[in-house]
Amino acid sequence: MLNQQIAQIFYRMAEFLEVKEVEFKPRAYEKVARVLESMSRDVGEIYKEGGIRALEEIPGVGINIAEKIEEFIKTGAIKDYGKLKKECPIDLEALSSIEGLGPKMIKTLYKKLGIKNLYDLEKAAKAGRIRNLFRFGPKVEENILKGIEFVRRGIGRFSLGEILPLAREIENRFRSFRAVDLVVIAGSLRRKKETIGDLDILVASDKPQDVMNFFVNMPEVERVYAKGDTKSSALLKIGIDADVRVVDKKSFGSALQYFTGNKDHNIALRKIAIKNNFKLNEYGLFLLAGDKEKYIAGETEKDIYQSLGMDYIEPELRENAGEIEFAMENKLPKIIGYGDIKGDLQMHTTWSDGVNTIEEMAEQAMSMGYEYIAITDHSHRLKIANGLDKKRLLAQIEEIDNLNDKFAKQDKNFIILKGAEIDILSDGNLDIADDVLKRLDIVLGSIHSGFKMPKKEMTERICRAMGNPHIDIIAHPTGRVIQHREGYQVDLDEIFKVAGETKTALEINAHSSRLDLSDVNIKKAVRAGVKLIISTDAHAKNQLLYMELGIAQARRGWAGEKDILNAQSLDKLLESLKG
Ligand code: DGT
Ligand code: CA
Ligand code: CA
Ligand code: ZN
Repeated sequence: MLNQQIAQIFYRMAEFLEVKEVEFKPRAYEKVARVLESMSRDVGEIYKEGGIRALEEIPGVGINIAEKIEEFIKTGAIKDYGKLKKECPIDLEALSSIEGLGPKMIKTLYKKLGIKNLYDLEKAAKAGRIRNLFRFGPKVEENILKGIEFVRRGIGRFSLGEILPLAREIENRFRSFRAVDLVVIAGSLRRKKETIGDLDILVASDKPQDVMNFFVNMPEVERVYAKGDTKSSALLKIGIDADVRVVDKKSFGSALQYFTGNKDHNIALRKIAIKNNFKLNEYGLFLLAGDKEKYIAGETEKDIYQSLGMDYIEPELRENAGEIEFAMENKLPKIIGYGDIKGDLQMHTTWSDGVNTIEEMAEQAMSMGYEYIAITDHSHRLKIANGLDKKRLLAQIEEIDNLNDKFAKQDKNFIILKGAEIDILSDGNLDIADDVLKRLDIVLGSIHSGFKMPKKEMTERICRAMGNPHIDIIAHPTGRVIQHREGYQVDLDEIFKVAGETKTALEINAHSSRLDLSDVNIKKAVRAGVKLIISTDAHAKNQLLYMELGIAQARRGWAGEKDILNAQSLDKLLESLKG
């Protein structure tokens, strides 16, 4: 948590310094930010153990930056950042959220056209004033307009991966308080939607005032908007709002159902209730008889769904996307469980751009109860990621063989599969020859360049790669980055069809910034009978924990254990792969 927060500030500081035209410093902050993001140890912990000296041991960190990290650990803020932000006339945060707009371009836009914020930017783009700038052009202008629209849609929302750890901390804090009987964070967070608008915290207690006093004094709370007996709301330090509602135990299930939503699901349920002479609200399910009403259910959600004549519906499915009809006919599929995954099939190590060794990744995976992992470092085309060429790939295969021997001698029931994440070139060919791919257990193909290709070409490019007998999986199939970049143009129906024909699996990339395939696309893929894997794309061992986010998306996409190859034992997995 701390690492990510500080990294974000350092990225911002680098941008401000860049715009201020300070030399060297921006690169230094950026570099440290990248290190912090991928470090597996928490800087707070490092500091606690070894003080500022230990911070200086982190690559790229000098005394100056170490002091800033210390300042953040102690005070939760960095004064210099606030100063830079105040001094800068430009709303950098908003402008740099537009895909393709870097600090250099933002500086030009300010100098030449006086653009300070998204509003100025949109106005200038619509008036066609950006295309005439040196190094811009009509294509850039068009992309800026698209980018603005994309960012507008996500404004004020937070990614699930960013919020989940904080939400759990808050939940545990409530749970530890004596006046709290039950607590669940409901809303979109419980449905595990990829982005979260605000937190809806539900508490059962017979001392609501104590609970509210406890809430408004939490260290996470920045500002209280309203404080009442049963409902309070506040802004949290991280920037997200939180609503807290306290109810009786007798109504906890109905309140949980109501505040989990989504709204359309609730409305559809209420219609069914009315049709059956019931009343359904956050206080319970009541049978209407004349002018009287009788409490039927409310303590648990299960009681409510059952009393309405349907099966229990998992929160991840509650989007009014057919789940109610299926539940009425006892036809809901059994979706994959959070404990069903047996191994992770995409990760990077120190061989390319990861921060942990193969053995460290394996140890972490074993501690998570996995039976296997695949090491899938980048291929050499991806130079910025220190990708592997043929020679290094063969050397890596040898290291993995040795590790597997060692594990076997130690009776560890665990296998490291030899793999790679191979770049799909713009013509659909791969940047590693077939005779090397043949020696790998598992090969992922992915797009890391040429995102702006027209739909037809992009689809052909990926289909061509799926035609290669060694490509087992297409990784992050649409290339989207949550709240930052829309995926590339691709005909997914065609991809699903060819995936089926070529026995290629598609990835649900569990990395918190990707979640690609998305929930909606997973649902389509499952319906098309496409095999899927869920993998984390971890670049550090603690990122293997992103698996939960990928499973959540798979559940939202109605995927069952049978649809997910790495929910199978090793034998079955290898059988299902192409080679
Ligand atoms: P978010 O916060 O935008 O990520 O999405 P939610 O789903 O958490 O929505 P939120 O926080 O506005 O409301 C929490 C839940 O409360 C929502 O999922 C369903 C329920 N709810 C809110 N407004 C209404 C409404 O007008 N009618 C009904 N039936 N339920 C509502
Ligand atoms: Ca919410
Ligand atoms: Ca809310
Ligand atoms: Zn990488």
